[in-house]
Amino acid sequence: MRTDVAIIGAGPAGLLLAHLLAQDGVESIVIEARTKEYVAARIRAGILESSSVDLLRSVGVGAGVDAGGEEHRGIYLQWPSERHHLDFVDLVGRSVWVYGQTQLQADLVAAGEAAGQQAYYGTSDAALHDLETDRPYVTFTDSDGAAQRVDAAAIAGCDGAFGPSRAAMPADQQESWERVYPFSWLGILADVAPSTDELIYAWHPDGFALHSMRSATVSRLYLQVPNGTDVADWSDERIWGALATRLGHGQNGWQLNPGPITEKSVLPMRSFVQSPMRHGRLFLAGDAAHTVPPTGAKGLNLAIADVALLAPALGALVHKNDTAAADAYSSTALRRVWRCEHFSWWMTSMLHLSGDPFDAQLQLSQLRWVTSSTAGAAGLAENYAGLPIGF
Ligand code: RFL
Ligand code: PHB
Repeated sequence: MRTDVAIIGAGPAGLLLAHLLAQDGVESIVIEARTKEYVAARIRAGILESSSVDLLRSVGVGAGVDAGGEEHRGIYLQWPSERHHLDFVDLVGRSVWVYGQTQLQADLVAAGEAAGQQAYYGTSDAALHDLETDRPYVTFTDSDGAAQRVDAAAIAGCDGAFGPSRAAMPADQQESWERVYPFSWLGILADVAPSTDELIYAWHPDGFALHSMRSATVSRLYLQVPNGTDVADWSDERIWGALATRLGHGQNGWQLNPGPITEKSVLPMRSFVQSPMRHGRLFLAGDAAHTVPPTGAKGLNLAIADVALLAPALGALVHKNDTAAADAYSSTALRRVWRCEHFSWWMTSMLHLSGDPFDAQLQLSQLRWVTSSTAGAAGLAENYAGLPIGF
């Protein structure tokens, strides 16, 4: 097969890139290892920045967010006996949207199907070739076991942290940075109305907790747990008990309503950046190039921001052989990536129990400052609600 851009990975980065390219008259073929059903069922991020929502709307895939998303003005930050609301709209004039990655994924699949986007699901053995030429290609085995080859003008590596694209970058021309955290998140999805109107980020001596949501009837909550935690050790009762304590059930009349848990999983926390995000005709986007811990809700938004930059760069490369934007892609994208890396690390460091009592006092001091100083609150708000795409 021959196309303009071979896209490896049908997560939000890969599917949104295919959509943006198609709008610009650039053809692509998407190659995904998992089945369509598996990809559709994955439960991941839940918050969209306003610039992500603006972009989705401007390219015709915002109807789902408008119909099923919930606009939030800000978040609550709390520690024992104190809860403070940060109003991002008042502070920086921007809001965020609660809209599950699962829903966004479904919107992007539907848009691709309506547009006749070529996509292969359930593939194996994807491998990248001839990246240093202007005729790179991808080989893979399709779901029927047949060997396939896609020749393209460029390859977009949108295959997450463990895909073949990052691995295809030559180690001697790359730099990477990593931080592994000494804790994980135990996440649950529950069929119960959220006990809060906006997200609650809670510092607690037992560890961090987060009350998020997916809809008026589905709550998403997280607990800081030690690395290596086995979900089997956390009964539903133990989970709701820990959430009640850490989120402050009973304080100032606030109640946490428990309900049936429909999903439980443990997520390790990591920061990672690979640079540059390009080698020859291979361009990395989203988790293929970087990972953030989820505390700042940045992973999905960064993937969207990457492909918003990459699509016009590939369009100019493929249609006009104009390399300027493609050459600038990595350094432009990495500016925003490092801003989000810092913010995610900072939120993580401010809210998670490290076990060191000095750290705990610094965290509480930081929380008091962020919730009582307009300058402190505006800094958090500007980063959380998201800097403009292209920052
Ligand atoms: P994705 O969504 O991981 O998509 C990559 C796609 O590439 C496919 N793939 C391959 N395809 C072909 N051949 C191969 N050899 C392949 N290897 C992999 C994968 O199957 C997949 O479909 O990356 P993308 O598009 O860059 O999007 C990024 C976001 O998905 C990610 O940043 C966030 O979901 C991160 N994240 C979370 N972020 C938050 O802000 N809040 C969260 O609560 C949150 N929860 C999560 C998360 C990431 C998780 N992962 C990656 C382990 C929970 C999980 C479990
Ligand atoms: C989520 O709803 O899954 C979520 C929300 C905010 C975060 C992380 C995860 O910071």
